[in-house]
Amino acid sequence: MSGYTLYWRPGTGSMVVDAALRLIGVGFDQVRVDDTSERARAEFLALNPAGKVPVLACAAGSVIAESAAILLALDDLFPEARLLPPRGTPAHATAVQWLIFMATNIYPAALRYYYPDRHTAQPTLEACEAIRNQAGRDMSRDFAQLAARIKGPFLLGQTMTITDVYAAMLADWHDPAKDLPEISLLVNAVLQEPAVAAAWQHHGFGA
Ligand SMILES: N[C@@H](CCC(=O)N[C@@H](CS)C(=O)NCC(=O)O)C(=O)O
Repeated sequence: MSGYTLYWRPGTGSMVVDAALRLIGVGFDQVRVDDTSERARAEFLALNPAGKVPVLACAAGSVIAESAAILLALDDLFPEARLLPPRGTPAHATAVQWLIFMATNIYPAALRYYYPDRHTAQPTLEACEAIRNQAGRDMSRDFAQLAARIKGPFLLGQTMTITDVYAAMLADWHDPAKDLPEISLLVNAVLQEPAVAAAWQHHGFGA
């Protein structure tokens, strides 16, 4: 047993944590969270009351949920892996800014897009379609803001950070994002990194 356990499910935001662990090169166990039995559900809810993946359990005892929080914690634990630029630099601030921007804007919009019924008290067809359409527009607006800041091929220029992998993951959920040349270039560039390509494939992205 390794020191880390990633709770994951294909096609979900656990992809970027999988990629981060592979980039770091630390061994980790994986628990696929798709057992819907009451017992399995209760066990997972004890780890993350929100019932969502990704969750990372560390042998030292901490259990971390929220994709961006997990990535920041991994960067703290393994600064030499350079998931993010060195702390205290302008590049670090920029990478964290856009990571949080995506986690708090684009990721929730993707959830509204794919699960509109969860975002209204009256999930009629019309209400769901309206939520979906607006979520699609929100994602397109937010990706355009991000694209305008990409130096190319990565956000910060020639050096990939985990923020780039996060952007590629979200772009895979929103086809119009891939029509933006900066995003398309970024996705291609992150997939040149074998660790990212392995996590991408393992999670069934790009299908
Ligand atoms: N804010 C969370 C969102 C996590 C999330 O919504 N995960 C989805 C998969 S992409 C999930 O596990 N959903 C299960 C559910 O809602 O029951 C994060 O950044 O980690």
